Amino acid sequence: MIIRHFNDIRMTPRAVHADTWTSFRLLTRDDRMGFSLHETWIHAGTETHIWYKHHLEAVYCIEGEGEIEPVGENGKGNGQPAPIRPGMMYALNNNDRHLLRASSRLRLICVFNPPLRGDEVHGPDGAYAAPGAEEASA
Ligand code: 9YT
Repeated sequence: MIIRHFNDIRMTPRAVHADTWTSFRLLTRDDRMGFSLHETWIHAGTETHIWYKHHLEAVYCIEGEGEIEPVGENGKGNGQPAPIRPGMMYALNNNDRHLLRASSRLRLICVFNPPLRGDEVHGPDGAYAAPGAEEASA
């Protein structure tokens, strides 16, 4: 059994910082659960373009307000944002490209399949590298 508390990881390399978010990676690939589990903080007043081409992600909001807007093939938002508030869940079951906006700090519980290695940040296209890509190029 694996038991961890947020306070055990918040000051360790499991806390990964990007411009618009910080992700606390409670479970990662090496924990061998078949998924990774994160608490992600999206900073207030930010917009993030995300496109997980190689991963499926489910997101459950436990704090804050924001919105998610799908992005079309032309790279632009489709103008139909869905509000994010505590209790709201979204699942990117089609590797959906999107814009994530936070009007106040969002606290999100995120699950990734396949699991993240643990140190990933978004590339310029909004994606994380394909699983095994780093090992293949080493
Ligand atoms: C909601 C979302 O995808 N935010 C970006 C960070 C990601 N959740 C992560 O790596 O924890």
